Formats: sequence, structure tokens, C-alpha cells
Amino acid sequence: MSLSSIINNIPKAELHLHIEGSLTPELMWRLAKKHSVTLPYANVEEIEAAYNFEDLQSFLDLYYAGAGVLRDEEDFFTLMWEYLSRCFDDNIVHTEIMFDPQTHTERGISFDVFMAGFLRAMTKAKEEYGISSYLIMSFLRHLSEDDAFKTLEEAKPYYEHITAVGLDSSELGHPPSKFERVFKHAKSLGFKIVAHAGEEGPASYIWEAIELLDVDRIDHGVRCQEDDALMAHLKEKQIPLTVCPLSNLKLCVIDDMKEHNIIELLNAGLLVTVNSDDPTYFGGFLNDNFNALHQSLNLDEHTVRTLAANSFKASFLPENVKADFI
Ligand code: ES4
Ligand code: ZN
Repeated sequence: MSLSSIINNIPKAELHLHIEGSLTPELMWRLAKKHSVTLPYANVEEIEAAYNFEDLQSFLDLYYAGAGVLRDEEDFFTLMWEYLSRCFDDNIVHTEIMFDPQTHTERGISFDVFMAGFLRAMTKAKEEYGISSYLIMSFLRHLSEDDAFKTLEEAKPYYEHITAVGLDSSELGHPPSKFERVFKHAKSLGFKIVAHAGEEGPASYIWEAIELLDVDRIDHGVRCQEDDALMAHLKEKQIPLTVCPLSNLKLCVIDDMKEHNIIELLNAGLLVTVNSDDPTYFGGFLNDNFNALHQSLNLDEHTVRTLAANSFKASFLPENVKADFI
């Protein structure tokens, strides 16, 4: 079997995926028409052509604008259903999905609207595809800690449907320390904790996420190699990194996929996983990320199997369920 077939056929978990970043240009176009939202594009091709980014912020500006077409429960259902259907095609059997409530509540769209749509699609995917899915509620780090506290409070009716709390958006200038109190509170409520760190930000932000937020996983973390002591700590504690190769390329964290350090991190004994981040903006879903790594770094079958096993090891699934895939 070719490596590409192995990549396609092996069961995988995805652990770093922003649902708003799975909005296809086609769905964006359709929903803009439905709600009479004016987009700064003449057609679907122009939307696609706009996806050229020079850094994280240039992407986030488009990503938040794009999310503006999501208005009613059906829109959020369709968004989630399209992503989970894609998971079925890619043999993703479990996925831990980030959503950004503040992107919607700031526009006057309440938890009741987006959560109803998300949960309906997740239930349908379990029934029809056998796919399990968890939700990670992410705070926007360019907003205040008070705003994050308010969001955590607003989410109260949905706590049983939320597995983890995360931290995303503009990293530089918004270190994990800014959110120490709200994450302490979230931890005390029983949520797992994740945070984007070391994507554009320095290794010290990864340390802060570990020491101040008590994270269960680091999202990205690719700048950890700048600090030997941090590398040793990540290895010893087996703190997972959810790495997103096509994202790193598209946001110019690396200049060429051949430069990606994911295999070096794996060989150094770190628990790394492959993920798609914002697949429709960055040019590929999960299997595309595996294939891009294979093309540039020549993965072998053992490495693909290790990365797939890692995706379950690093997940928040119960240990007995993980065991079936490791
Ligand atoms: C994101 Cl790639 C990335 N980094 C930080 N925040 C994000 N939100 C959506 N995608
Ligand atoms: Zn991300």
C-alpha cells in the first residue's frame, strides 16, 4: 500500500481545529447571500484568491470577517456538519473542536444559537458516522481577562458539553500570564486546559502556559526548540504539542515545508501530533497535512503510524477508548 493510502485509511484523531476556520469559501458565499451580507469579493474564486497571509494577524483579520456570515442555528449546524462529514472522508474517528464564542457574542449572537447548531451536528455525526467529538471553548487573547470571565459565565448552561478551555487569537503581546486567573477558575470547574503558545510567540510563552495556566496540551509549540530546558520538560512530562504544518507554512512561521521541525521534535521524544488548524484558509484538511509532510520530509510508514497513535494518546478520550487506537 502506498504511504498516501496508509495516511488516508489509518484511523486518526484531530486535536487542533477551529470550527470557524473550516468555513469553505462556497459556504461563506452561500450564507452571505442568505443573510444579505456584503462581502468584499465578487465571487467564490475571489474569496479563495484573498487567502494569502504574511503573518497570524493578516489571517485573523480575514477569519473574523468571514465568520460574520454565520448568523442562525442552521448556519452553525451546517458549518459543523460539513466539517464532520469531511472527518468521515479522512478517517478521523475522534475530533476535539475549538470554537470562539466571543467572535459570535460580540456580534449579538448568543450561546443558545451556536451551541444548538454545533451540538445537533455532533449528535448526528455520532449516529451516522460513529465519529466522537468534544468541544474546546477558546478565549480570544486580544480581549481582556474580564471578557474571558464573562464568557465562561455565559457558557454555564453548556458546561456538560464542553471538555476543555483554550486560548487563541493574536499571540504576540498577549502572553498566557494575562489569563492566569480565568484559567485557574476554569481548571477548578473541571475543564481540561489548552493554549496556543510558541506559534509566533517565544518559548517563554510556552513556559507560561505550562506553569501559570497548567495546560494539558500546547497548541502549536513549534518554537520550543529555542529552549533546551523546555524541550527536556516537554519530553519528561509528555505534554502534547498539536502541530499544524500547513498553517505554519501559510502564516510564514516557516518559509518551506522542508524546514518544518515536527520530525525533529518527534525524534527528540516529544509527544507531537498533526492537525489542520483552519483547513479552508490554510489549504488542506488533516490528510493533506500528512501528505504535505510526506512530500517534503519523506515520512515512512512507522512515523505515520506513530503520529496517528499520538493523536489518540494526546486526546481527552477515556484511557480505555484510547487503548483501542494506540
Ligand atoms: C488561529 Cl492559527 C491560529 N492561531 C491563533 N488563533 C487562531 N484562531 C484561529 N486560528
Ligand atoms: Zn489554532
